[in-house]
Amino acid sequence: MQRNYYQEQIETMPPEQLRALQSEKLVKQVKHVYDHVPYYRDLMDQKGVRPEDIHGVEDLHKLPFLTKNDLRDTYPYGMLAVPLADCVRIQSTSGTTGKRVIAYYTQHDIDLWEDCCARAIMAAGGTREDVVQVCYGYGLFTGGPGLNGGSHKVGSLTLPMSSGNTERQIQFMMDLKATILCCTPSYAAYLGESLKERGYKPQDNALKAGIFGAEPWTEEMRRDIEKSLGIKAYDIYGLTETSGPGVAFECEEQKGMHINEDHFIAEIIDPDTGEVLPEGSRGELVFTSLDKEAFPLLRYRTRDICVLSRKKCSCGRTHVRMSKPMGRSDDMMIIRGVNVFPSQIETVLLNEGYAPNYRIEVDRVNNSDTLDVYVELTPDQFSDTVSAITAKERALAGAIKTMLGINPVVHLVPPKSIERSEGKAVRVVDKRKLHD
Ligand code: DLL
Repeated sequence: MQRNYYQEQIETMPPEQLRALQSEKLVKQVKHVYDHVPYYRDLMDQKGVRPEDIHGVEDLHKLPFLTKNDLRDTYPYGMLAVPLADCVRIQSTSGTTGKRVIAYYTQHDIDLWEDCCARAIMAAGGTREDVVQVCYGYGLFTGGPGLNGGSHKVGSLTLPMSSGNTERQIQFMMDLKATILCCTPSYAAYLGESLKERGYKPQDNALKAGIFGAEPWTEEMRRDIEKSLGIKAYDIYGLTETSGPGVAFECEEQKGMHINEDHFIAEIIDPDTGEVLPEGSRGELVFTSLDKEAFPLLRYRTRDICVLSRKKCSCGRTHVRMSKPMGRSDDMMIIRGVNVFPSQIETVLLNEGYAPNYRIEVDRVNNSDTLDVYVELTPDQFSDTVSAITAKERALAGAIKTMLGINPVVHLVPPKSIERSEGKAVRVVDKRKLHD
């Protein structure tokens, strides 16, 4: 089998050697942070831990955690670990709630970030022969700049499309024969739908692979996108706080995403107690960046819930794999006492033959939680009689009840009545939060 590594020696490094490398980098990084970030120095002092106490990965648990609140409290420059003059770029989160998080980069930081994205592109089969269409947003969002830089490193022809303008995306995709598509999975689904509407079949485009991430998506959604675009769809994960996309990526095995462990140490903790959990446990993902100069976060709590696996991967990569995050711990809704992730509802919808265009509304009426699921019909499904549609609503509500244990009200709505997203899809409206 052809092996698609960007940095083979590192990506396939024996696990003991990888751990020794992490330990060596961690000792240096802790000292760098302690010496240059007063905020984190205070946290370490309060916990009674000093850089000399950290001899390697086995001592990581002694360090304090960082959370998004710490980053908000230190906005904008409180986490900077190098002189501002050494920084060449900032990126930022979308900041829908509270203050934005600003991440800063030296040229070295950007270089390593782009290496990570290049690893992801090559793992998806990318080469210098490819035409990579990047329709993640450019600008403050990390998606566009990250994949753009990775594509350059691979030597592919890069189409810096940014998000939106679907007409132009399709024109460039077809005219320039794009072979790899990079965007959010919800936008990939929309592009598939738009191509079909214009009379294109999956085999009419030159695409072979897609690199999709930035939001949770299910295996069912993957199959749907693969079918509509005629491609193999790969997952990619990352967050602004740790640089952006490329912290982890899928290989051809597609059994979890390899975390770039030469740059990041991953831990899984119990989100309630902070206790480090053994391999294979489900919990909150925590990252320590080992090489970042400007914005080196130690033990940063992502709020993403997943499982790590050290099982050997047949792709030859040795780096630990993370499962698809089901969503952030703060995406989880508690409805009538039951924990519900939007991705569970998505799984049911796609399994029942609906398109991935839906909206979930949660509210509280007379002190009781309500769950309404709006699901768009395709034009074919919409031609049914009213009684047939009512029967389908009941059947779908039953399937969701089986999955979640609570009864939703399902509304099947006309084609195109649910807004499409060009970036991260907003699927949930929790009106309870609006009343609070
Ligand atoms: O979304 C970075 C990114 C860009 C990743 C392009 C992949 C592709 P943020 O805007 O800071 O950064 O959002 C980070 O998005 O903590 C997860 O909750 C979620 N997320 C990112 N990738 C995935 C994925 C970018 N593959 C937050 N699956 C993270 C599920 C994801 N959730």
